[in-house]
Amino acid sequence: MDTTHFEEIFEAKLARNEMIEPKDWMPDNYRKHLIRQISQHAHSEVVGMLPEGNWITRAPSLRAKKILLAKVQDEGGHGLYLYTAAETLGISRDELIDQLLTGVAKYSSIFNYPTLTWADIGAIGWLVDGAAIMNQVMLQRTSYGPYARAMVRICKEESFHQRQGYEIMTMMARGTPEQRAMAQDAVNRWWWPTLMMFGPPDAESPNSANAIKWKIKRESNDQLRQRFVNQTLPQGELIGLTFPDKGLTWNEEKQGYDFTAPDWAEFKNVISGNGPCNRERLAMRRRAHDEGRWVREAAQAYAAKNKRYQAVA
Ligand code: BYC
Repeated sequence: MDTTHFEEIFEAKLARNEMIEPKDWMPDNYRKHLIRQISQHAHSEVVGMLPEGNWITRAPSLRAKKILLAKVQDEGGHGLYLYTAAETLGISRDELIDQLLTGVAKYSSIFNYPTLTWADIGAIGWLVDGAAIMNQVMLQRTSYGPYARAMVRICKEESFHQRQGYEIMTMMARGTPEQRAMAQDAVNRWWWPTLMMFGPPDAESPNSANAIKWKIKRESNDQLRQRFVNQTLPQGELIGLTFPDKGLTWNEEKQGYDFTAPDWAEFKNVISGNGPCNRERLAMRRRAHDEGRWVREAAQAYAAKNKRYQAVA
């Protein structure tokens, strides 16, 4: 079939910054690109619940426990909005989950690192959620309507998460020498993996050209990484925590900090399934999926029964 006419309409919509909606015609590669990115994002949310969920029972106060519980629940909700957005592209939830559980689909590299102390919960909120927001603010203007709308709500919730983490780090940095050392150790361990979250350098990012052309990504991996460093350094200074990079210096000309690149060999290793916790995370997700089977079946049976009643009434 000659699709030239449809392609012109699609390109014209992008040029006018109008959203592409599920029933609109779209190139196959645009659809595939979105399914890959949105599902990777959804998987990251649900796998991201694991390292933090690990600390719910050990939170140091009832207040901290309630906040962490709410945060982890939010992340489950983010996964739900994102899986639903991906489904509008014509792929089923079962297929998406299957891709995660069989190791075919990626999820964010960051969740393959362990959470060793309570300060790690602070570092995740401050640095990891901080990096996530930096990336996700631009996604509120991504070209695919359901993804953009999901991101609006996600960003609102993520900003609470970032503040929750910064509050923990502030309290620990102002606490006893042991608490302060714990906070500093967490920053030292999370700094480099956080920089990797933005993806490989632009010159080595195979998906970026199409993502920018189709307005899926509005800014590049390197631009966002730079903005994150610029924003985070003063926040660390304010609470007296330092970053494990001797190359961090203010560059007057670019009005930003110079910084050392993370270890990209480590990044490749982690996204190939060989990070410190990859196997543990996937095993946990598979177990949760199996143990939740009866809940899914009960919910489906309940929905089917309700439908029958509605049909009779
Ligand atoms: N981890 O061409 P590139 C969160 C893969 S936050 C794993 O630059 P793209 C949360 C990439 O998939 C995290 N894989 O790709 C926070 C590609 O492989 P494939 C989730 C990565 O898509 C707190 C290859 O490397 N956020 O959820 O243009 C608590 C080449 O990369 C990573 C999102 O997913 C990585 N860090 O750019 C709870 C945001 N980086 O697929 C939860 C949406 C790259 O070709 N996603 N890869 O086999 C994006 O903005 C983009 O997909 C990325 C990568 C910036 C991540």
